[in-house]
Amino acid sequence: MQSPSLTASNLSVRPTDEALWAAVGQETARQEGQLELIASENHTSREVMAAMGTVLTNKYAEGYPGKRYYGGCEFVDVVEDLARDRAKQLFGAAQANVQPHSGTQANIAALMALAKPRDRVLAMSLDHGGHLSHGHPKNFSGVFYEFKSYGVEKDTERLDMNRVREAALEFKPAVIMAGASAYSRGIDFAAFGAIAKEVGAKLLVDQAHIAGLVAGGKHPSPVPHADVVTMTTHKTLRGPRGGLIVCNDENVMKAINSAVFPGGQGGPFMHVIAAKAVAFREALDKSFAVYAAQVCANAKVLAETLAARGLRIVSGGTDNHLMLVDVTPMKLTGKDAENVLHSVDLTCNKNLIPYDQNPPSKASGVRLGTAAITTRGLKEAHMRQLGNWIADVLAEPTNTSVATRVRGEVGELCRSFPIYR
Ligand code: DSN
Repeated sequence: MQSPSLTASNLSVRPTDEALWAAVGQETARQEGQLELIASENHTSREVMAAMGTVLTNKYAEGYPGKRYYGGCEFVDVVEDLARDRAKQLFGAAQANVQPHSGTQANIAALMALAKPRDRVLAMSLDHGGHLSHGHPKNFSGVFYEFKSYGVEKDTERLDMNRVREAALEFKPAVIMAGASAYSRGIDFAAFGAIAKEVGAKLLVDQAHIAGLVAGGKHPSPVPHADVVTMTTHKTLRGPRGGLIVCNDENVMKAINSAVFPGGQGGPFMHVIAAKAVAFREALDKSFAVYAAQVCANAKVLAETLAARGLRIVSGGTDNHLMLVDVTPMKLTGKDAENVLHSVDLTCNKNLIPYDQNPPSKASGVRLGTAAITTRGLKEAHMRQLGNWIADVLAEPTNTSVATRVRGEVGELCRSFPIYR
């Protein structure tokens, strides 16, 4: 047998595919030279990336550890067991499935396990911060289930759990989904759990955005309240691109396992599962709680700085890693703001704000997140700088000397805080 240290990731490779590696080089330079404010992105460790570049990518392993449909799975079984055990420990759950290729595929499996096609599902409206896989008519969820949505209140721009309860009592869903992709406030999973019990529904929590904050102790865990918890592993959790499902009930996990394979997927990506195992180990380290706390502290200061400069923060602030910034006080659309910020090497995405008057292709806001910039080492003082840069360019979007100055200062900060030292 080869030395265990001899893996594809540490064999030296002489690249032959010039066009491909040129693009990878350019993307590396882009990430190093820009501040990544997309709330769903992060920068993984080198070890996470190394795990994805191993010979595990060569292996078919349909099934689960100890029960595979292919021979030669004895070592990938070890990898998947490590990933599952660490996921359970990290989220305090009795059961885990680490095979979903993405958050949406985790949600497909969870809905298949909890409901029958055409059953009713109550979930947060996409326009108010939900997610495509929570009932968009063109997504599998909206195609195969009957969805109704709840949203935030017009005055507070927050969820009101009494209104969610009223919607659940009226709609009588088989499943209630909680979780969001553009909601900056804490989510009361205990209240969701109580409502689900009262109306006889299952509770499915999609904690994709906040998984790292839950792991790091900065957001209460949904695990004690939900029948099933899905998530992605690449956002605040800072692992490889992929999905994860945890729950406490063995029978529910049996249904999930068969909904993942053969229900919605074939062979698991063993190289990605290895990288998930690495990320879970990193998140179990006490340094990850420090990271999660800094992510939230940075978001708060960034939101306060932007508000002080005349931008409107939806709901008045943030409790997590992200904020929605209403850019209409600057007489801009979200699309304009995204483009202006991109021109000074600040990467973000336009986003609908609740009760938006603009269509999604324009939107009235941008969504900003601090997970990636915190990974590269930025702290509160940098957030004040960043907030002022954002306000400077949005206040004068056509002023080229402002843009040149800000782009130069952003570049300097990026060089002082390299991602991969
Ligand atoms: N696309 C992700 C996000 O940006 O929030 C959700 O899947």
